Amino acid sequence: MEIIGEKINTTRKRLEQAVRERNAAFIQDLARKQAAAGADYLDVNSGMPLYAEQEAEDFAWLVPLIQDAADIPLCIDSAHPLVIETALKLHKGNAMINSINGDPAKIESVLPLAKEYRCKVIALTSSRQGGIPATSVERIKIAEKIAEESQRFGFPIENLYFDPLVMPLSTDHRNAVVFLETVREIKKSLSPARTVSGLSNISYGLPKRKRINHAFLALAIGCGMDAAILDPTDKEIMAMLPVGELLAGNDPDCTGYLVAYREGRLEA
Ligand code: THG
Repeated sequence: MEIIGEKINTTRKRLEQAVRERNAAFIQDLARKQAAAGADYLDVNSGMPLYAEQEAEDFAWLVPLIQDAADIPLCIDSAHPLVIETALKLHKGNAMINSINGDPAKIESVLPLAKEYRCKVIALTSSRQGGIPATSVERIKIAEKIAEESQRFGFPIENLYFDPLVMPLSTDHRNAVVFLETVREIKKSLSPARTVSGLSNISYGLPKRKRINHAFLALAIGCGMDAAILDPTDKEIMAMLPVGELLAGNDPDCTGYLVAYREGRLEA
């Protein structure tokens, strides 16, 4: 499983403050810690949806700063194609873009950039008019449309990471089931496209959220999820990864699990 570190995100108050104050040391420390803990990508979000110019300035500062501290690619988390382009121009190596969705205008502005800069792209199974559909069938229809469009643009389908979008169990007790069905079906019918998700939405509004997030991660791995946006410095959740791969039948001779044990990665 590929790990996208979630901590450089201005929805977190302390991080928002660090970006506004241009506190380089704080952000570089978070970058180093997440990379050392096993992140493959670092999500970078400075979301100020009403001020794209400010967001572009933030990314022009953040991208070189973070890549100086951690030698891994970034996951550029922005709603604005101009912000994404600003970030990609400064990025070393092959970035991930977070995200497109079924909106044709989004697809047309972002996929050519992604192709030019050889990026991976997270594609949400939502649309501009309909938001997030209630059923897996509707979400898969959007994924199929995005896969067709990427073919039309000559964008490699194995570089698409579909995010079926987790909704809280507290609003509908079947939200995890719908999500897991969508992952399974995308892996089956749109292979070699990949799947990705954040974890924390699933437990929104319930107590002991981490218990739910951890079990959800194991179930998602069982359905073939390829990547997750999470906190890699959380040892408990990182310990769940080798267990999930083992239970999902992805770990011949239990080698990965035993190596994780010997390296102390199963300890909390
Ligand atoms: N899919 C995609 N992108 C995403 C998400 C997703 N980006 C945003 C989000 N979901 C994943 N990122 C985060 C970043 C930070 C936190 C959670 C998810 C986080 N949450 C603390 C909490 O929930 O308690 C906030 C407290 C804090 O640390 O300040 O940290 O699903 N494509």
